[in-house]
Amino acid sequence: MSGKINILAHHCFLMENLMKRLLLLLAVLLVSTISYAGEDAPAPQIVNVPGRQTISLDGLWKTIVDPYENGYYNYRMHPHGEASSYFADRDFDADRTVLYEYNFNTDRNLIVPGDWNTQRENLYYYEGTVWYRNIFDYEMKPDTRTFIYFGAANYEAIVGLNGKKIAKHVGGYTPFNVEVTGKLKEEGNSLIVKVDNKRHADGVPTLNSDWWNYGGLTRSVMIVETPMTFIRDYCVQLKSGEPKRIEGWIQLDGEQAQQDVTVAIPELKASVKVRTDAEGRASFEMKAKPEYWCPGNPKLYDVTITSETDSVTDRIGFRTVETRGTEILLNGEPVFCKGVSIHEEMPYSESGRAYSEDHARILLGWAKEMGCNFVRLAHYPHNEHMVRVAEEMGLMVWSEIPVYWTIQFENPETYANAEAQLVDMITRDRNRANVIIWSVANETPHGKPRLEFLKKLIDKTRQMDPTRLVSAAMEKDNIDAVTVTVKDELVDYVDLISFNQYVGWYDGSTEKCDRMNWVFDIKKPVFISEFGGGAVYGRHGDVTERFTEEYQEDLYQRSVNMFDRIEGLAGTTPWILKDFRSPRRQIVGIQDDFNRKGLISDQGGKKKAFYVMKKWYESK
Ligand code: GCB
Repeated sequence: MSGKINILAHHCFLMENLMKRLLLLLAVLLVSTISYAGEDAPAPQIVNVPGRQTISLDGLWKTIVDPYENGYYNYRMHPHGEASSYFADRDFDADRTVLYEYNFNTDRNLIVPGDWNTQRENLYYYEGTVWYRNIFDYEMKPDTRTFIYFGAANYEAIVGLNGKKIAKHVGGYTPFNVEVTGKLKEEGNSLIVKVDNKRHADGVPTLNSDWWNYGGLTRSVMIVETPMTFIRDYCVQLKSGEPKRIEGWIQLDGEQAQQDVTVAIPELKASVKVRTDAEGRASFEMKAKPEYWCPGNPKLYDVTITSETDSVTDRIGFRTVETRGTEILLNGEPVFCKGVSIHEEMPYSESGRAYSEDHARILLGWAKEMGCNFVRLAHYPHNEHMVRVAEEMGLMVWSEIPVYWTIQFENPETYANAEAQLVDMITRDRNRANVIIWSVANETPHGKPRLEFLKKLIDKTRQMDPTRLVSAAMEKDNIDAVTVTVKDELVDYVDLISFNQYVGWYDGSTEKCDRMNWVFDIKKPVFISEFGGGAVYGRHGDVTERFTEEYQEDLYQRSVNMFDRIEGLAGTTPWILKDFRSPRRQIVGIQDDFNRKGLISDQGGKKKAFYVMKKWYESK
């Protein structure tokens, strides 16, 4: 009897415990939903921000370095309510009798745009949260919508305005804009951004990569002003298969969705008027005979789109790109892509994330000097200056998202994140004639989940933009000791057989290049998206000695000789234009946290191999 009572009592105890746990879970869930209620996704991306009415918010921002995320979570690791989080921006000095344990009004400034790692010595290796604050006045204008536009924030940004969290964005290399219409004051707006660059296993990129994870508001921040209904997005391009017609679409944003819209290219005396539908969308088509954009004649036209409420002008080029067998055709003519890979890092000794037009001009100027007509912007979307300046200089572009190495291919959230970055990249740059290749991945391990993941990204790319080539940087496979190919199943889904290979560096020594035979059984353009080896600028020695300029020079010479034997080779992008910072590169006195495979040093010194490439490209 007493045993039964005991069992009953035990059951009751278990039930009670379970109920308590459930209630606790419910409470935690409630608390976190409430505190996340303000963290909406940003507004849809506004394109051609350089062509709009903007007010810069660049300059010195006040900052708080917060490795434990004290300003976001309380001591139970529950998100603070609005009043106690740092978004409240309490004035520490206003009333010294009240306890606040943070104070934005100190001299802890950081420059925006810019990564934090290179701005303060003690942030050199820092990965975590930094709070940024900017106080600004704003002159109210009637019938105007306002957005805060971020060129990029690495990696996660939570934006707060005047005490309220208003948006969250994930992904360190794509732009986002947050609508603040009706939320600004004439004076003393407090804009706070919690930027967190902690790496995550389920992130894109993931925990491991061969480049430094520069944190911060790495690109410009600005207010964008638009009419109440404005032209948010558009696409203007040659009609596929009919290069004497220009087609595209316009997307309005706002209540007055149905409007007459004119697309005009004055220099071509071409224009067309269409009416947008209830969703603010219209397609158009018109006759025009543009000069085609190409590296030798990077012709751009002023294109003006005018609706009843808005008008925007862009510089747009027209060209076709396709493949035929093993060739890449630009405007119907075979083109050899004389390229180079580039990380978005400053030229010369400054080091850190590049962000300005000047940085772009120097980096791309070096590529031109080497004889390039093509650049691979690795391994993530670069800032808009890079793409626009390249377009103006006649450099074709390969643009990619950071689906790099071993990310979580089975995780639907990781997929959603990668797809969002892809969509943002295509949205920003689809009117750039020089972008000819969208790339969805770099050196990802074979397997079914990965194939499904990448196939979905490829489908998404083609659906958003059927006019460009789609690629991925794959890896080589050995058939025997001297015969190599690419066996990756992905080859069937992409337009190029593009792959990275390091024969003579990770794979044997330089003379191995002389023995290799490359065979491909499908007829697609072959593209070597990486090759190369390390050298310290000014370090000399025997051709067999690693990290000397002589070794690198010899490796490049033998590599290009080997490439001349590859049937169907349509382009190369050696790794890499300039030495770049990477925590994987640890030899003191040689690497010093830099990947030394640059053809140019981090200080701007051209290594011997630079001239091997230049000579080879000049011969092509
Ligand atoms: C690669 C990667 C690139 C690395 C490079 C290297 O294959 O795609 O991100 O930096 O090799 O230097 O090892």
